[in-house]
Amino acid sequence: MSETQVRKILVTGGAGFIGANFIYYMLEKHPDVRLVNLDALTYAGNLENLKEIEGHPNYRFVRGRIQDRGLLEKIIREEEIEAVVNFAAESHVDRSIVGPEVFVETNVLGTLALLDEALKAGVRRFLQVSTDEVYGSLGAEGSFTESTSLAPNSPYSASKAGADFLARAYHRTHGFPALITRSSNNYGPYQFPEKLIPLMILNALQDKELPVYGDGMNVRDWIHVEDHCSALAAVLFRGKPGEVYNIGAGCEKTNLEIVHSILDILDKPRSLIRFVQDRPGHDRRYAIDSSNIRCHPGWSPSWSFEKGIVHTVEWYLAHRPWWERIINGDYRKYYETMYAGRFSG
Ligand code: NAD
Ligand code: TDX
Repeated sequence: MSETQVRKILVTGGAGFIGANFIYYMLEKHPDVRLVNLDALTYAGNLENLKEIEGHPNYRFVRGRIQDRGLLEKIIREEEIEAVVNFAAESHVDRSIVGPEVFVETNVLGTLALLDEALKAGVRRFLQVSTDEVYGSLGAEGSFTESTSLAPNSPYSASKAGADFLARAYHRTHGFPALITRSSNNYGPYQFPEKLIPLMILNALQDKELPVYGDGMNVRDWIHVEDHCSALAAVLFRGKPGEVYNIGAGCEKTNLEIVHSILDILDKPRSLIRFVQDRPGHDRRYAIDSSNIRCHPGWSPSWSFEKGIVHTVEWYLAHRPWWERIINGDYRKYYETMYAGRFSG
């Protein structure tokens, strides 16, 4: 199958969880690419995540926001950027409920600025990294396909859907080579501990209560971050502009199943579980039909959940200084504010 020859790639949000994993993946599997990482270093961005490639000849970091059009223009021109992979986003649903503005600023207006500057410069590939949450919530049966209507339920997913629509519109209006991926829930190394899996691992390690929202029976479809990265590379090099690709590993679990497996791996008691006040507008179930990407451009996941979750728990055990710096910083205040009401509610 023919590959699009893009070698000079602007990665945005590369100091976050998936972006950092993608940079490692690309430098290892595609040694001929040059990556420029533009990241604002918000609370979720962490240069520690990229320590292992400091000074790498094919990698450059630039601190800045994707809304900064002057900076985008300069980077794209200076580096002769051929492709953009847009990870930069506000990514946490609970934060979007209490402070939605920044989600629109970054996820919608930031993506618009990137699309505009990439269009002006004649960039040959633009990969918008989106999420299955734009489809809304499922009942007990069925799964999201690429033709499922968008029905976002949180300010976060509404802002991601806005970005998806802009990418689609730039393809339709300008013939701009935008591609959209919609992945299910990721887990793995470097995930910020506001998200379910790392939060539960770290609380369990500290013998703190594990706050499970509602009845714990909400279902998410889990994919190891490395499998998401290999899917993104497949779409970047071999996907068809204007297309949407769902990415999923066919691994549905209730939140309670996830929490039980973490407690079992760590040999901690289930009595640590505490059912707390539910998330407003909490989507009940996500499930991804990824047959499109599996057929063309051709991709399949390598990680089983059983192997991936053990590996992830081991990663957090082996990287105590990484997460201690986080939980002893601003995160402490975030956790107290976000969870105080839930535990008492
Ligand atoms: P993350 O919150 O860990 O990282 C986001 C990164 O973007 C951070 O490094 C942050 O500093 C940077 N950033 C934020 N605002 C910026 C701005 N204005 N300009 C430049 N950089 C900025 O997020 P993640 O979990 O790695 O998710 C990455 C992308 O993948 C997001 O677009 C998210 O919507 C999407 N996604 C995530 C998941 C998941 O399960 N985590 C699943 C599907 C899709
Ligand atoms: O403390 C918690 N307790 C709990 O029960 C947290 C943080 C979460 N949950 C539940 C809510 C969800 O049903 O766990 C599930 C997963 O929650 P999150 O980790 O916050 O993920 P989710 O809301 O599903 O969104 C994630 O997947 C899609 C990412 O945060 C998004 O960026 C991505 O687009």
